[in-house]
Amino acid sequence: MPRIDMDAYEDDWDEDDPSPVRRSRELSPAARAKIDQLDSARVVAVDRGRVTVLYEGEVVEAPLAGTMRGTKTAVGDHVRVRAPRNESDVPRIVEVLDRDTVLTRTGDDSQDDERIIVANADQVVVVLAADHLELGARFLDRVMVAASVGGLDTAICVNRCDLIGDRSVIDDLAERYAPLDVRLCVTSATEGDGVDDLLELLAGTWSAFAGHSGVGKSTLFNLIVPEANRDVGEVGPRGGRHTTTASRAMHVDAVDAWLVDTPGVRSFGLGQLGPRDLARHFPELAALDCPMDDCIHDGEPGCKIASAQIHPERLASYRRLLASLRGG
Ligand SMILES: Nc1nc2c(ncn2[C@@H]2O[C@H](COP(=O)(O)OP(=O)(O)OP(=O)(O)O)[C@@H](O)[C@H]2O)c(=O)[nH]1
Ligand SMILES: [Mg+2]
Ligand SMILES: [Zn+2]
Repeated sequence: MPRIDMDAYEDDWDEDDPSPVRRSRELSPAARAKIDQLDSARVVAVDRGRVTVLYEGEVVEAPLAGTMRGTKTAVGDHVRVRAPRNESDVPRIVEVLDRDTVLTRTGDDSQDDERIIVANADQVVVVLAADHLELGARFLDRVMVAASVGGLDTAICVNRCDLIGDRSVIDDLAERYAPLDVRLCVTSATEGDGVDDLLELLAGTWSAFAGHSGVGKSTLFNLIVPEANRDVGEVGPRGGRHTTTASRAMHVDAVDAWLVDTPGVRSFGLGQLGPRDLARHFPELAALDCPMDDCIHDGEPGCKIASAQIHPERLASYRRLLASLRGG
């Protein structure tokens, strides 16, 4: 259901009308038609409750109207806005439209505190540090599950490639994900390597970066959106310092794309998902024809897991996630 500011349309309600429509606070066709005529805008930044939208070609702040306060809106949301009433007024968000796709995470696998990373994006680009690839791949497998749940694609950007002498680790990773149609590019943000490949991967899309702190998301962002001027951080002995604190979408003029720089995350929880739902978001397992419809491929009689075309590391990932979602 779209989230709507009802108070803005109270004048459409007949106070004496006891109809169930009124009680369930659904919109009358007249009120609905009125909202449908309003301008639409797209949320490009959310920073501690301050919402910025792209409205009539300009990036402007747009507070949530009236009873919309408390509504969750995220970068990428399509919203309807009430136009400014005078020169000093600002557009106000009166409705957050239903999302086509949504990437969410929870604090950890046992929580269900869903946080929206991006709405209505075509793909999430998981940025991995070449010098910590195995750790990155575990994170990537989690994001791939969340992206599959939310209906968006996943792509990979292996950054910091100047820091490794032997590139075979990247080749191995590419081989692991190629059968899953996950596109991959290799960059060094500090050397400026691979930027064209990253641009090609973004071309014409709405994409969001995701990754641990310190992998170089904002450094890459500044390279491809020079006016962005995002702060970039130091990497300490225990990784990044969580330099970026709020998400921001900007247009990538070179390839007519939109890209969202996001804060680095420590953990990418999948608490919104039950253990029984996990296999369906591993394409290699979803393809299996096990005798039980909801087989979780964990020792059930007749399970076809042995015939699965799955990389051993991906299977290990599945088993780790399954155990974690079961509270193990
Ligand atoms: N050697 C090397 N250093 C890089 C590269 N990309 C980024 N860095 C450095 O890594 C540090 C962290 O970069 P950021 O761009 O702030 O990382 P981030 O992913 O945005 O981190 P958060 O905002 O904390 O999530 C900075 O000191 C960058 O200069 C790279 O390709 N090679
Ligand atoms: Mg950053
Ligand atoms: Zn099975």
